[in-house]
Amino acid sequence: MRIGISNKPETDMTKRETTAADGKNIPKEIKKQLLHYMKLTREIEYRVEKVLYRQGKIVGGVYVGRGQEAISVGTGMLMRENDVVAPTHRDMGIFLIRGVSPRRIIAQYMGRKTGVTQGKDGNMHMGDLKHNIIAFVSHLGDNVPQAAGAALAMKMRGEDRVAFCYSGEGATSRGDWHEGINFAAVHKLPVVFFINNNQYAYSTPVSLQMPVKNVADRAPAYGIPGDVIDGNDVLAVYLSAQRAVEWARSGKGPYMVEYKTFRMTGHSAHDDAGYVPREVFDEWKKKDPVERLEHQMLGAGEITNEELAGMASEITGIVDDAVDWADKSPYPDPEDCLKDVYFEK
Ligand SMILES: Cc1ncc(C[n+]2csc(CCOP(=O)(O)OP(=O)(O)O)c2C)c(N)n1
Repeated sequence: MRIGISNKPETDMTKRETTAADGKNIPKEIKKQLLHYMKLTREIEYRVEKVLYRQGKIVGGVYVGRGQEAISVGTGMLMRENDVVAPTHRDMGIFLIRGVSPRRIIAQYMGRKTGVTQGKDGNMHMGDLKHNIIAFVSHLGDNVPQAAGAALAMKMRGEDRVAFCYSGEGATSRGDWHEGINFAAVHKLPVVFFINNNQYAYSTPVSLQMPVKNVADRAPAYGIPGDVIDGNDVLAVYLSAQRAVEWARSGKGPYMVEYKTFRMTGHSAHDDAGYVPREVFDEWKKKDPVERLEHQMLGAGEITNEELAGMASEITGIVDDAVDWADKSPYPDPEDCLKDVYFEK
């Protein structure tokens, strides 16, 4: 006997294609900001992964989002100041957009007292509640119920706020991920779930991670919309995030968007990604999100080569200053190691 599944959704859950052509209407100033944040992200991560790590100046691991900068930047630009965000270890753009300074970020990686966690943790496991950023919990999937919880509080208080939640496709195999999404969907909470599907979870390819083609294919099973978008096209990312955030902000409940992308490096700085065929990197290199936006803007006369050169040198200056400042910063005092770890009245 076949058991029928009612797939008559209450909401419109059609998969949408957003193309660069749709991006034409995005104002030039927004595109410049998108480019700025993607380039700043890339430069900070380059310095951390390829320079400071190799100089032995980094305390702990280094996880970067090279090649997938468009996702945190394109979605993060939609955040309002009072929105809450639960990023992952590949979402540097979120920190920059939220206003965490490159100085504090580099100091974080270098384990200094002036870093975001004041030297208590290294790398991207950082949060700053002054900026409404929930620190990433190492256990994959855990930030999903956290974001759902934040969204529940917002709804109960009648606040006009949205929670932004990020995960990789690997995290979607965890029970916590499903529980968090189900809870948010049942209670129609104001939360957007942005998934970076970068094809590998450490060395596990997506084909061994899930039996369905898209993470977002699962969204209708929770009764929420799910879109699949080119994550290397920042304009498509921006427009899709706009749709998702408007949906959540207007009280319709959660929205999921899956961004197809690729991690153009190893899982972390110690990993040479030898398990990824060379041709795959070559293929994705052609879709580089930063170069893509530069070409689009140059082609549309929205930016000049001189402006691009100016932006590049400004960014180099920002990161030089951040590295210099962090390098001169002190290490934490041992007696402060338990300070701010537990809640104190
Ligand atoms: C519950 C759990 N299992 C395993 C790990 C070890 N681990 C850290 S990152 C990672 C891969 C993550 O893949 P994905 O969620 O796709 O994110 P990506 O790193 O590709 O952005 C693994 C297996 C972990 N942190 N938590």
